[in-house]
Amino acid sequence: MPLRTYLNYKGIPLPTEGFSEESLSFTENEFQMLDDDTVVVTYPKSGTIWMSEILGLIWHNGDPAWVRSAIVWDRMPWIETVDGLKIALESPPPRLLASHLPFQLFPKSFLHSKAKVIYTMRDPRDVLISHYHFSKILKVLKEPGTVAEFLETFLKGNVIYGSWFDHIKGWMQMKDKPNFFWITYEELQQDLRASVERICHFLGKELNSHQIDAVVENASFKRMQDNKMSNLSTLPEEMMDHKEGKFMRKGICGDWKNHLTVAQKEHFDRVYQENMRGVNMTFPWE
Ligand code: PPS
Repeated sequence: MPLRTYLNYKGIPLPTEGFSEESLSFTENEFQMLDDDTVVVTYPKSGTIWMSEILGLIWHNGDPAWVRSAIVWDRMPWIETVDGLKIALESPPPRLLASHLPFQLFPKSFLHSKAKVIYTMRDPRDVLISHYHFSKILKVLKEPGTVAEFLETFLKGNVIYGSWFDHIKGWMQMKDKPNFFWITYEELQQDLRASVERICHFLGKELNSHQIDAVVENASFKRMQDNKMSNLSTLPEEMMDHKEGKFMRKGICGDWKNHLTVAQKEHFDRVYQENMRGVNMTFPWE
């Protein structure tokens, strides 16, 4: 049975299982980002696997064979995990990589490279609810308690990868750089086709209309729900309680409305306003 305990790497809580201070330090200080690397970066539960699927499909011109035959963390290794780092180091360029790291712990070499980062954000209230449910089934995460309790844990940043606010503010320092692209889960939901076109444009990858259709179709919630290489159903029972819930849970915007009381929403909004003061950007959930 995995332990539901966290290590603390430079103030950021991470599961003890699958992570080590040594490999986190290597990723931060020694990992070499290559100019032709593309990295999917997110705060957890913001659409990481969705974006990974989209990129995997774009990479192969809409052909789903690869995303249906290779498990997502082999296709796009998580550079901060012990196993993911090893796979990333062995992968031939051009590499597709993934990370949840906050900006300050991301490989330093990124700042001197042309590696591309695609940063996906999501309404933090939906992130909270998605994380809450995921904490009940993924056995390396601490038990969330009640929604009210988890709301406080989340707002204080006492969750894996730390504070949502710090993650956003850290990465938004990059927002005007040519090798940085940001998009929201809400935009993907609203118009996946237009989002795929924008991503292709950023990557300098030209797909024809049929290929874009194929990306959109194969990255739908339904298709991904049925793709065992992406839906986490292959995780062993000792890691994930498949009877209690699914990784591909609802895949909608605004599910927080089914979980937070009016008072909890107002409390969330107050903390949001305090933390996002000075961020001169507008997001679809505001
Ligand atoms: S993780 O564990 O941090 O990697 O999770 P992450 O992939 O970032 O986010 C999981 C949520 O993304 C939803 N999801 C999707 N929504 C819409 N369409 C597609 N294709 C899709 N794929 C994944 C997934 O259902 C999780 O959200 P919730 O709200 O829990 O359903």
